Amino acid sequence: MRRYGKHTDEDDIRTRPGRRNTRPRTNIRPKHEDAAEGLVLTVDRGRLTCLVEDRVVMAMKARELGRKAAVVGDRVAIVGDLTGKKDSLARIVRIEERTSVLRRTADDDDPFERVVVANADQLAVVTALADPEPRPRLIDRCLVAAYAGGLEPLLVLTKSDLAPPDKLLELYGHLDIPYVVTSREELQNGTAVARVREQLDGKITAFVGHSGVGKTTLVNSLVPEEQRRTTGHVNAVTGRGRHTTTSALALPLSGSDGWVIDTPGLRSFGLHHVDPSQVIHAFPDLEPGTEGCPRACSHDEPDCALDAWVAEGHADPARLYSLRRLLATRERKEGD
Ligand SMILES: Nc1nc2c(ncn2[C@@H]2O[C@H](COP(=O)(O)OP(=O)(O)OP(=O)(O)O)[C@@H](O)[C@H]2O)c(=O)[nH]1
Ligand SMILES: [Mg+2]
Ligand SMILES: [Zn+2]
Repeated sequence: MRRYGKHTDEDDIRTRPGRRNTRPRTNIRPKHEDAAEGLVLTVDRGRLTCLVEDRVVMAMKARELGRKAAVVGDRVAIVGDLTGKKDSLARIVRIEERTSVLRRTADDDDPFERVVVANADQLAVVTALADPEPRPRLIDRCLVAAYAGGLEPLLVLTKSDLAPPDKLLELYGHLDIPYVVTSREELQNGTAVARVREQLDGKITAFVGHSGVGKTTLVNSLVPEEQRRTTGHVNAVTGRGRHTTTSALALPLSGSDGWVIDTPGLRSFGLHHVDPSQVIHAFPDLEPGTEGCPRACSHDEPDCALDAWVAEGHADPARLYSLRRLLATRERKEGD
């Protein structure tokens, strides 16, 4: 599995320079030196499904973790019954350092941060071209969270059988962000699957977006049935008989060391945790225009150079409008 073995005992026993090996090794090694490495696949009411070597192991967190919570994508140190047999329960004793963290808050004024996934390389922002109507606001917010959390963005525009992608591509197509367009037919005949796979191989990709945009449909066509069986997909049937995903789930991509992570639909994507000065990074088409800005410009003030720059035709005014709206809601601390 990728990236395993990165946090070896060597990392943990490093002491002050020049003092190495001056103390008996056993005193400075972590308590659970025999712990196995696990990958959190899904979390359900305190029960964590982890992959340990090639076994699916149920675990709960050990008391010593305190308030730290492991999330999908976390690499963990795990001890106890690792057989993966029915009713066995192992313990997670350590959460390894994360390489990326996708965070969100319920609203911009909600200080309570939720970690959606850990260690993902890529954030696939899934938007339906119709049913539900695309909402660029959520795309922009997801892009902000991706840059803030250390994930590369990917745009996935679904349901092109229902509406053309032209309008969205006008806004996002020329950015330096890869995108793929999919339709029901292309998912069924495999052409869309191949196109999406090109963007996923070798990476850990988290799929996010509004409820009903087709995240699970896409993930299911990427991951064949027998791979999915092991973890048991957590879907709830809603009032209207629709299946909606209720918890995040990591699935391996066959023939690649990549993973896909399906997540529950988002209603909003609060950015309380993101410093407003970072928001501009999610607008790479506008960023060059900030060169003429006063120092520490908020890009939402009268002296901001972006107005003149956009008026000169360097970027789409709709994008500047989006940036300003996002900055304004961050300031007024409104939800989306
Ligand atoms: N027409 C059309 N419908 C699609 C397409 N992809 C998915 N759907 C339908 O859209 C509905 C919602 O799909 P899901 O995959 O459950 O959506 P989701 O994003 O996982 O939704 P949540 O789990 O609630 O977040 C289902 O009825 C799918 O059959 C597509 O390309 N075209
Ligand atoms: Mg779903
Ligand atoms: Zn500015």
